[in-house]
Amino acid sequence: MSKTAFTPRVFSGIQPSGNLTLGNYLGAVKRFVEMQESGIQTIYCMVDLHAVTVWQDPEKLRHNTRELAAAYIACGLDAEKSILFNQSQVSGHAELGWLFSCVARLGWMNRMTQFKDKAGKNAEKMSLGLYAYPALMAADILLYHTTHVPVGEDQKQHVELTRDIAAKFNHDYKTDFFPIPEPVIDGAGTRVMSLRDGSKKMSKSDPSDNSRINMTDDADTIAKKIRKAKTDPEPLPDNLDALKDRPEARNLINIYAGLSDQKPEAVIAEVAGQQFGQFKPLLADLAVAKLAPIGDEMARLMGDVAEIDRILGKGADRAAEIAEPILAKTFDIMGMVRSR
Ligand code: AQP
Repeated sequence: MSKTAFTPRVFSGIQPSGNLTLGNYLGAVKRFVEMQESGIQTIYCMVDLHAVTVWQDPEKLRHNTRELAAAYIACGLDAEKSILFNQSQVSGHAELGWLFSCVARLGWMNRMTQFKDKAGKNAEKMSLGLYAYPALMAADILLYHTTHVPVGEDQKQHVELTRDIAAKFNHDYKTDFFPIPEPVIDGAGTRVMSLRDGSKKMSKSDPSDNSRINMTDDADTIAKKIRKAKTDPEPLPDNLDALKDRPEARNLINIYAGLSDQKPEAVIAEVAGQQFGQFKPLLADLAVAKLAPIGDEMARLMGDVAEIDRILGKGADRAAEIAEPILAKTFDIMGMVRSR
């Protein structure tokens, strides 16, 4: 453990890889907004350098980066209260990412389940960047001396690797320079599952559009996707334990809980005994009420791309101001000569 007391600071990011989902909203953005209001400094990034670890069409990447910024703002992030920017505008991410790829061990990287999930049987054909992704993510976090990282359950292993990298750097260079950041994973929406398969997480890149709710879906599409969501013929029970082997049903309860800011226990008590024919319309109404206004606001914000770019530029300047001295000190600690 680092002995230095670090000022609490929050950092997190999302890839602008299109189709921002309900999973990204409940697992990440909604919680980014809650932390923004907690009084701690909050820094939120569109991690475009991560997105290009798999092929991105340049025009679409530009569009998706701006659309993700619009989503952040439409969900309640405020560019005055939080620092909002896209990663590639602050070069320190790439620089510290390289340094950390020299700290991380191959054995650690080989244990990363996200690479295995994403690469599948095609690992040989994947980019080196996809494999090295967790070292860059560690840099994203530690470049700001971040202490708290709100993420969904799927990113827990990467935050743990970040902790290992910080600890190894501190140990090897006999310093306390980097904090050991904490993952913040709480609430009902930290692992939203696919609407078509309760054993798979909801994901932007799932080939089936019906597997997810996109933040840009209109009210009819949201309601239709919930109506078609995979379920089972049993009515809803009165306790969560009884949903142990019913992952699709459990997922819909969790989504309801996340959207209504309740605990899943409270939701199940409320809907016990209902058939899905009753419960799904309730969930659809709730989802439309919460998500459709966000989609509308995103569309409005996308009408003024120059304003979004201005916000990202200003955010990048503020982020660089924090990052630059931390990166410079890292170079010093490692013995790099800096003579200009
Ligand atoms: N299904 C999910 N439930 C809860 N949280 C989720 N997150 C992602 N999916 C879920 C959280 O969203 C944040 C941003 O994720 P990301 O874009 O960096 O990458 P990812 O985790 O790989 O998300 P996707 O949607 O699956 O994207 P693609 O398909 O592009 O890889 C993270 O905090 C993540 O935990």
